[in-house]
Amino acid sequence: HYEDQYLSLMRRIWEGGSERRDRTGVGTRSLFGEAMRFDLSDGQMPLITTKRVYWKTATRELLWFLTGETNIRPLVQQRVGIWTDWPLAKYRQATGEDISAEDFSQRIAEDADFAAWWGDLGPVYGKQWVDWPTYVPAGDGLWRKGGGINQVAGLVDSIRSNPGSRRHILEGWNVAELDTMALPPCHKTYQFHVADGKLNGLMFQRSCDVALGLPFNLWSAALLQVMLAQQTGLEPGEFVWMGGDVHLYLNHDALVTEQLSRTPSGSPRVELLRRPDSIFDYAIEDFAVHDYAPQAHISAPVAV
Ligand code: UFP
Repeated sequence: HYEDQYLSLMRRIWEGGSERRDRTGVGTRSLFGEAMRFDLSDGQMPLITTKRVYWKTATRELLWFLTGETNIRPLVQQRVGIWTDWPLAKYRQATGEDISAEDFSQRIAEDADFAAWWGDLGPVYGKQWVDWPTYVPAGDGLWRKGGGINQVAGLVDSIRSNPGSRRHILEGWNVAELDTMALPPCHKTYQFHVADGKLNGLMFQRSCDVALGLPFNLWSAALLQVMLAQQTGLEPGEFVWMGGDVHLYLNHDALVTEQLSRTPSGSPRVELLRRPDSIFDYAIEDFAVHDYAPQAHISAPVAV
C-alpha cells in the first residue's frame, strides 16, 4: 500500500531519530534527507487512510495560495483556521488583550479594516507564487519596484510550450523576504518533469512535521500536480516527496503509537469535475474524492 511508506517513515523516526531541541521548545526526533514516491495515475492520491485527513481544508489553502492572497481573512471566512495562530499571537502580544481564537477569528471575518491590519502573514507562499517582487534600476544607484512575476502562470506556459525543459520550478524561498514572513516556506520548492505524456512532480520540504503537517502537504502537492496536468493536457505521473529535517514532536507519542497500530485501507481517488479555463479558476466544488473511508481522526497538539 502506498501509505506503508508514510508509516514506515514515522516508525523509523520514532525508533531511530536523533533527539533535537527545536525552535518551538517542544523537542523532536528527526531524520535528515528522506524521500517517498507515489503513483498519481487514474486519480490515485497519497491521501492518508490511517486517520482522517481534512483534504478540503488543505485544498482551500492551496486555492488561497493561487489567489496570491497573504491575508488569513478569506480562509477564516471559510472556517479554515490553520494559519490563525501566528496573527493571533502577534495581536495578543501587541495589545496585551487575552482574546480567544474564536473572537479573534470572528473579528477578522467581520471587520475588513481589522483584518487588513492584523490578518496579514507577510509575503508567504501566495505572494511568492504569483507575484514574486522584482526591482528595476531607477538611476543614482536607486531601485524601484518592478512588476511581480507570476511563477505559476509561467510554469503552465513552460510545461505547455517547452515540455522537455529542466527548469519547471516553483520556488517559495525568497531569501530577501524571509524575515518578513510569518513562517518561512516549508514546502519551498516544486519541480515538474514531462515524460511519455505524463507530468511528474517533485516537492522539497525543508522542515516536516510528519504527524500533523505531512498528510496535508502530501495531499496539496499532489493535487497541485493533478491540476497542472489537467491544465497542460497531460496525465498525472509520479509524485516524489523529499524532506530535509523530517521530524516527530516528542509530545506526539500517543498519536504515533495509535497510528502505527493501524493498517492502511482502500485507495481513495480524486476526480476533477470540471476543466477550468486556467490554473487560477479552480473552486472547492471542482474536486471530488471517491472511496475515502479513513479511520478515526487522531488529535495531537500543534507546536507553534
Ligand atoms: N510544518 C509542516 N508543514 C507545513 C508547515 C509547517 O510540516 O506546511 F507550514 C511544520 C514543520 C515544522 C514547523 O515542525 O511546522 C515549522 O517550523 P520551522 O520553521 O522552525 O521549521
